[in-house]
Amino acid sequence: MEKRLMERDAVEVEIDVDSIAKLLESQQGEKRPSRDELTKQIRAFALKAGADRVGFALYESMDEAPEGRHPRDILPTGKSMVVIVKRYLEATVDSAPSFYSALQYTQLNTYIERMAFDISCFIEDQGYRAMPVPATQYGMRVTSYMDFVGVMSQRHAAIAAGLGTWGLNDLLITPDFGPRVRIITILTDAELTPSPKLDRDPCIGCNLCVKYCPAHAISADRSIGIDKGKCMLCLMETKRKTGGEGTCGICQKVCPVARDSAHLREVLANHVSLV
Ligand code: B12
Ligand code: SF4
Ligand code: SF4
Repeated sequence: MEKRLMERDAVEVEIDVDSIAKLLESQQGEKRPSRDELTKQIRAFALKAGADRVGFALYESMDEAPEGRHPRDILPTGKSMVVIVKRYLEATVDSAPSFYSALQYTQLNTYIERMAFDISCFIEDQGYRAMPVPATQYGMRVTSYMDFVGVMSQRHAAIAAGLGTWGLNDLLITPDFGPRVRIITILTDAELTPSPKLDRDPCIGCNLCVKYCPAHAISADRSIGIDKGKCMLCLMETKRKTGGEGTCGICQKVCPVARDSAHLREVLANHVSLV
């Protein structure tokens, strides 16, 4: 079979260039919308698809990324990023660390990746290319698991797209949901209108995340960031205890920047431990 195919490939045939050109032309589609109009359409589609907040940023905003971790390394022809945040459910975060909060980690990753796929199809339907960046570790291209670097930083992308700032807990802190969000980015060759950067820092520097991190992985000194190895060990320990995916999430749970901090008011008033 293989031999026959090879023989056929070698046959000299005349290629119908005109038909191919016609077909390619027909694939160019209708007149494309303006940059602002397309940005508006993608936002509307994403919100309908389930996004809680949507932001846009240009590739250049990631120019300081380490080698191999730039959006260009994933979609070389791309120009813009569509960044989506999806919130965790308050009750589930408040139960962390638990089997249910671990389950939500898996559910949310599946959910945002499905959403990113749908949004990418929508962008393709408008005549452009699109490619989602994997939500989490299984997308890591690392030589050693302990490198802890994803294919591209979702948090840097979200900050560039005006969706929040770096919290002391090393997470994206959004004004509306605090760190209780997961992020997904879609890369596209469409030129989109970037969103303005957030002009204030929602992290109030209360140090609750430092105090309650069970691994003592978070430093009160912002310039230090977190000890990823310590955090990872804690995630593995939580996996063993809860029987779910390896998540801890206490730095999300104790942060008072949330849509509903009622539980925090209650615990603080009653001098009860947060975890
Ligand atoms: C690896 C990883 C981990 C590692 C390391 C965490 C970490 N802080 O980096 C471990 C396993 C410990 C971990 C734990 C958790 N994770 Co995690 N994790 C990731 C993953 C897959 C990659 C993160 C990464 O690349 N880090 C490396 C880089 C960015 O950090 P860095 O080494 O400090 O980088 C330096 C340089 O490399 C450089 N740099 C790197 N990229 C860029 C880009 C630009 C433009 C610039 C200027 C610089 C730059 O800047 C840094 C400072 O110099 C992301 C998904 C993703 N693809 O982004 C999720 C992600 C960060 N995790 C997430 C979450 C929620 C968690 C946990 C709560 C666990 C859980 N329940 O899910 C904990 C929280 C720990 C914490 N407080 O940070 C969410 C965060 C959501 C949010 N609100 O911010 C993400 C974004 C997943 C998602 N899709 O939503 N995680
Ligand atoms: S996930 Fe848990 S161990 Fe890791 S930094 Fe947050 S609180 Fe600490
Ligand atoms: S707990 Fe306090 S210090 Fe930590 S990230 Fe949230 S607001 Fe910032």
